[in-house]
Amino acid sequence: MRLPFRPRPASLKGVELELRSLERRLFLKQGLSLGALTLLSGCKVADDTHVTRALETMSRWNDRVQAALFDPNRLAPTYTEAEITRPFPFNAYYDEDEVRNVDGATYRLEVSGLVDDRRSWTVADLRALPQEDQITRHICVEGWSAIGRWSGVPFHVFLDRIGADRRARYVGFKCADDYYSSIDMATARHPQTILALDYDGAELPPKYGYPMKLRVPTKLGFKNPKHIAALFVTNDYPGGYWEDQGYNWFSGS
Ligand SMILES: Nc1nc2c(c(=O)[nH]1)N[C@H]1C(S)=C(S)[C@@H](COP(=O)(O)O)O[C@H]1N2
Ligand SMILES: [Mo]
Repeated sequence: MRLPFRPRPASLKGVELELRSLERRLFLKQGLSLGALTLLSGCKVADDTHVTRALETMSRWNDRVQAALFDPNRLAPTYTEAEITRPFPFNAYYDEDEVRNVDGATYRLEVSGLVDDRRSWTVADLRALPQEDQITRHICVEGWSAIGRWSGVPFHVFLDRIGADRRARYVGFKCADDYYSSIDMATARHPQTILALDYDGAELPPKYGYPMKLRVPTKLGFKNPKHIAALFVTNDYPGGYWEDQGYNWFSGS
């Protein structure tokens, strides 16, 4: 696990205790140490349901450690205009010729869950909110990273407008292409998390998620849903397209 943020001592203690108790439980139940589990994760034995379940437990534990270490005020690095990667890569679970063409004129962002105001939003409504511009690095688990420039509504501003419950655990997203994902509330409220409407000074093109994507520079690329059609605030774990196939849910970058 890479730790991009300096751990806060107060939470580190809790993390150590949690690690020890998890290790003890795994050892008693499966006769496995965490070290053995880590080795097993790379090989076929991982198909065995017990090991798979143990690894899932470890991934969920990893979520909790990452959440504990996440510093809501620590900013992801930003870059200069000259450092932007051109052309910026396209990626999705399908090829570029299958990119969804969302109609901006009829588009409505649906809002539901633990919020005061469930009315839906047009692109113009979103553009009328304060906008923020940033140049940050996008890191994909497939092994590439690229620097890009996105602008849009700071997500904490949007969450306050809809009266989202700050104590809720998750914000979930459903996309126009059936992709879905979810993030923790602390990351949702992070100052650099934005509902991006523009890429490099112009309207987001379809391939980058028209009419709106979530840009989260503190998380891996797959936690940046494009073409968001609906979002909801909830305490029930919403999972995600890649998350439900075994990718670690928190996935900080
Ligand atoms: N709706 C939707 N969002 C998505 C994906 C997708 O397939 N569909 N792929 C994710 C992954 S794995 C990556 S790396 C980024 C790619 O974004 P880009 O095309 O702007 O580079 O989008 C993320 N968001
Ligand atoms: Mo990705």
